[in-house]
Amino acid sequence: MILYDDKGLEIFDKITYDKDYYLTNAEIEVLQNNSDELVGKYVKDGDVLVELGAGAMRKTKYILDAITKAGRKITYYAVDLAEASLRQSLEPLAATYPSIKFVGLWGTYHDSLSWIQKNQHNARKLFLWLGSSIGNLTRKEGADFLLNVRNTAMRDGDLFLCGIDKRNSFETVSLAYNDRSGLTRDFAMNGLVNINNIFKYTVFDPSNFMYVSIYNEADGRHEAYYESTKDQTVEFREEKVSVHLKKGELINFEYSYKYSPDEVCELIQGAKMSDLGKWTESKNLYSVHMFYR
Ligand code: AVI
Repeated sequence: MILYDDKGLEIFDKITYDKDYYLTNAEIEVLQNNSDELVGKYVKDGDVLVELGAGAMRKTKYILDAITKAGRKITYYAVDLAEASLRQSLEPLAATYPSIKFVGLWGTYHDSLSWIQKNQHNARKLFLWLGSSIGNLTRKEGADFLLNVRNTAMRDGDLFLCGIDKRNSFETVSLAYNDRSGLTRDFAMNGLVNINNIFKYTVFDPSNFMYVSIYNEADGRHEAYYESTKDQTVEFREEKVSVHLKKGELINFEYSYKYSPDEVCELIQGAKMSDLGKWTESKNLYSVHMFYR
């Protein structure tokens, strides 16, 4: 994915601390306030937790704290594509949380789910998919993804915890993706630099593009684009492909879907799962949902 090279991950990490990008702080508030209840109700000794796209595990900390407080003995699998950040995040945890066994699964979701299915078939599992990662898939892709996890790696009774952003006001969403510090713009523009790194020559001259953020309220999705600031030709030399762009032409590079309560219901139905309820934070901007098979 062009956005998440090392530099992109570094900028994205800064975005998650930014006040205008409310999603991460909202999710942290939910987990900070509700992890004791979540663990009390849904985590038993011997359970297996599987976090998809674990990253820096900043949010998971609250669940791990609650597990330790409740004295539960579990195994925690962190799935991530970035080996270095997986090692870096996992290494210090064993000493902090002695009742939890930590295992890193470095690889794609697909490979990790097959591995879990083979090696942890009989354990009761709780999957974690936080950070509104579902938002970067279309609604159909999101439901299909959950259905695939359900079919390949879950047994009846297994749980799925999912962080989902709400259809918030136009102003709130627009500011989140066009923050006052310009972090999201830098994150987006780094994607063009990364394309040049991948192709090992200049495909896109970033100075000929600008970042455009549009919240499409009707469809409940934020749309991120590169706008060509002049008539230009972009060349993929080795592929012998030239693309002519007109001034003002838009190239979409990201969608961030937001969910109404009805859309969450459709998601659960599409995934053939059931709903166990949700937790929300004080501003009612973001929810963490518990589904089960
Ligand atoms: C990772 N993902 C959920 C973020 C989002 O909100 O769509 C990525 C992001 N793009 C711009 N800001 C954050």
